[in-house]
Amino acid sequence: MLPAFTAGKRNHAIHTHNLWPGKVSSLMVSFKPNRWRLSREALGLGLALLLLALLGAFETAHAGGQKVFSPLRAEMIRQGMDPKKVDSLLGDKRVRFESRLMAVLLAPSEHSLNYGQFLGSKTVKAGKAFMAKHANVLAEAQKQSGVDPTVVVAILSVESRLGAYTGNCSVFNVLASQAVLDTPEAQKLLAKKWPRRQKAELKSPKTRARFKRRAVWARQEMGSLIRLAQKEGRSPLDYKGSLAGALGMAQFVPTSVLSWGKDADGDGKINLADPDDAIHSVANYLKAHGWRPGLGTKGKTKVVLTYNNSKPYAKTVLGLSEKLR
Ligand SMILES: [Ca+2]
Repeated sequence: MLPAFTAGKRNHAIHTHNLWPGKVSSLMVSFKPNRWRLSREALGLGLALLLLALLGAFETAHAGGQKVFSPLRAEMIRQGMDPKKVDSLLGDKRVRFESRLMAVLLAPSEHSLNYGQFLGSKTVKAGKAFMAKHANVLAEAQKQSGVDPTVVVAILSVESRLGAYTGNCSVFNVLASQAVLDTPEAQKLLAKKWPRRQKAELKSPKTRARFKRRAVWARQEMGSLIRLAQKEGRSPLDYKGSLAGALGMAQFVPTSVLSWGKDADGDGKINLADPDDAIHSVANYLKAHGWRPGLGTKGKTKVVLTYNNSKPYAKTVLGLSEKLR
């Protein structure tokens, strides 16, 4: 549903400290030979060793991850993860607080999503072509779940334009960033990228309460992401998805993948970038949330709202499904 955002310019502390050893050695060679040379070199060497020791201390501090993530570190250990594993994940140089992406995700936007675009002839045509191409899988999913294929395809269209926009964010980073939103450290970083005209909004009790809810949610999703990666034999740092941390054509968050995802093509993995797995997973989700053949509009709306709690969203999905008949 959200457009794919590419990661911004890296802003990692490690780049700054890489400069230091170079500076130390240029200091050491710039001394002209004189009678003080030996002692100066000794002083230079001592300084270099001191700096190296300090850098060593910095590396150790960094191994456990940046300060902003320390509440998350504690929570992951509380959830039963091995502290060594947590430190190696949070200390990975790819891991960072995504200030810019969080501002895009959370700052009030003047542009609301234009749902009308999903009811145009282009979307309907693409949906019908997809239905024809995947007719067998859709029929099998309907047999197992009782969910109308047009609704499954409508959801995949609105969520990701049938897989064209699945997101290019590090799911680990965007979930980790959301997981600490209720801390002053994260809010300070976020303030740097927050739209200037809405600075007051950032400090309002309503926003703070929203951040708190999101942080609680994201800490649970972090646990699910790590379990999912373990199950699939992948690194949790490898997953790409939306700004909010949703994956694949179906835009499932990790907990939904674990709970309702289906490996339909039998390759041992729930891959929501794969149409077979995505179709069966969406149908399975809708069935588990109350979809039954012959439901009226009110009943269908109620089920679709569990997928995305927005009335214009539900209306668009059901409207598109009618047009796909
Ligand atoms: Ca699969």
